[in-house]
Amino acid sequence: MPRDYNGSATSCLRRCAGRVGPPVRVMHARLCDQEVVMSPDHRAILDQIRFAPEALRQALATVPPGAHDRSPRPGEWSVRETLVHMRNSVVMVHGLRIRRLLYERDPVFADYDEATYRAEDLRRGEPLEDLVRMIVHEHEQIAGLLDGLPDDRWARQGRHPELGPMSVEFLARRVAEHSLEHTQQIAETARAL
Ligand code: NI
Repeated sequence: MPRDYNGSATSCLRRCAGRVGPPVRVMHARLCDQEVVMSPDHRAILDQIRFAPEALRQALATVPPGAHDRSPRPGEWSVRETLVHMRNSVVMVHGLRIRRLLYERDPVFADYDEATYRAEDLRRGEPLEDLVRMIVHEHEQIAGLLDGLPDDRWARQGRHPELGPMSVEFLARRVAEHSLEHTQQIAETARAL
């Protein structure tokens, strides 16, 4: 049976979604009657994405109560602003592009006006818990999409008009790196408040 995300493997992946860790591989293999081989590199990226929400929660726990809207220094982002940026990046850039790469051939990615989206969202005053919930959920969703994805699918590429080619692997790595960068930023902000 060819492993293609347009075919039966999709429903298999869906049935496995939400489970974490090694049982996914076992369940996936049993349902599809086929072992999915992921390289250690891809497995490591997946593990980093899965760990990101917990790291974020730990960093947020160090923010003094009521200080989420305070800028640590002139011109620097508050915790809220960092969370808005994280949410928008993982949902509207990384998550969207990874999904398009799984469903489409050679997609062209739209540009993303980060500063405008961030400013608009800050004006809306979303509850902090909603921002965190969306970030956590999107990381879980992306991990679910990538778990069991055969190595050749990680090489699928789309193209950004200015930034050039982007593969599933590149974007997945960016999910993990970007989350870590801004989680560290939140931890540093909390220390400076
Ligand atoms: Ni960023």
